[in-house]
Amino acid sequence: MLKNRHSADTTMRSIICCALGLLLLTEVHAQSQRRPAFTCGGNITGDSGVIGSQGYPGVYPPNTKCVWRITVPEGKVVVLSFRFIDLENDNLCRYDYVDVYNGHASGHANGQRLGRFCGTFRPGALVATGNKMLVQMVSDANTAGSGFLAVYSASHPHERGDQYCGGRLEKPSGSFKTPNWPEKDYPAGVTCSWHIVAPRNQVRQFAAHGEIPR
Ligand SMILES: [Ca+2]
Repeated sequence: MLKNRHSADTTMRSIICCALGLLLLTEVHAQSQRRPAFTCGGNITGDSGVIGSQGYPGVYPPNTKCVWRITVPEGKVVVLSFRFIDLENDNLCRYDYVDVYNGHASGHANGQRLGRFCGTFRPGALVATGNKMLVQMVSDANTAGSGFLAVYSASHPHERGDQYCGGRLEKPSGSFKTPNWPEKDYPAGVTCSWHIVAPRNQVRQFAAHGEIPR
């Protein structure tokens, strides 16, 4: 009798176990179905999220122009961090590129471009001065890569400084500075990378002045 009950218990446990396993499998399958597909641009609102090139991590399609308009809550600033970038490489990013703009205006006339990126150069965090940022990716007919994956988040202006940092510098000469220079200390926890490109057959000359406090 005892033995039988034990056996019944075991059978019951097996059934429950099997049912749970099936449920889990169904859930995993449903989640994989629900995983957001990366589309060509869009209007994005919220406190934080992820944007990626069309079809990421697959190879992005040729001859496309995708625009993401990011808006975080009023009073906050947008911070964008590239986690991965793999676009056709070119010294001047002439073929495939990702442009990041402060605000929702783009183009030479109206937009304030925070940087243009291609290849596998991953810039530091890009910080807008307000709650809007525009990301535009352009591809040409040939040669492509996996594209990009970037995380955006809303931050208080004083937490990250009120300026962006980093980017690609293509002019024959010019200067750049750390966030808040020279009025205040640079903000903590910010990584800034500048990619300086000199015209072919010319050397890059770099002079820095200032101090690294502490
Ligand atoms: Ca290309």
